[in-house]
Amino acid sequence: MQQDCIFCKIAAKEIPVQPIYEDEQLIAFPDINPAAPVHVLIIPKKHIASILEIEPEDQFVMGQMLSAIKRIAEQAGLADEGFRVVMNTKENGGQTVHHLHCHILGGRAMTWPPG
Ligand code: IU
Repeated sequence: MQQDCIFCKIAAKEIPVQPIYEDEQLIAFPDINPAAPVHVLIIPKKHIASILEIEPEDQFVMGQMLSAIKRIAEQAGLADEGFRVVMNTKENGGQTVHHLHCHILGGRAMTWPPG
């Protein structure tokens, strides 16, 4: 756990959220500032600052994250129409919380390219 990391505090239950999915390694919860009708964040409980800090021992949990995204999207009713998964990374990617997270966005048509 990294001091002053808000997502570490969510993972440690120091900040309460309504979990949409949880297992030993991952937790998913609604984004506080939704950008779509469905906007869920999924994070590893371990502090990994971004994609750039993924280590070889994190490969399993990153695979589990993709499987969890599939389940969350299906349970949220997004499988028919589709959805978008986003991992913003560092400044140019628009990352504001420096604890790796996937955005799962759905419930409306997304545009491309992103802003
Ligand atoms: P970003 O990819 O780092 O820009 O996304 C961070 C997201 O975390 C953003 O969509 C925020 O609304 C969201 N968030 C949150 O859900 N709860 C919080 O306490 C904080 C940020 I701080």
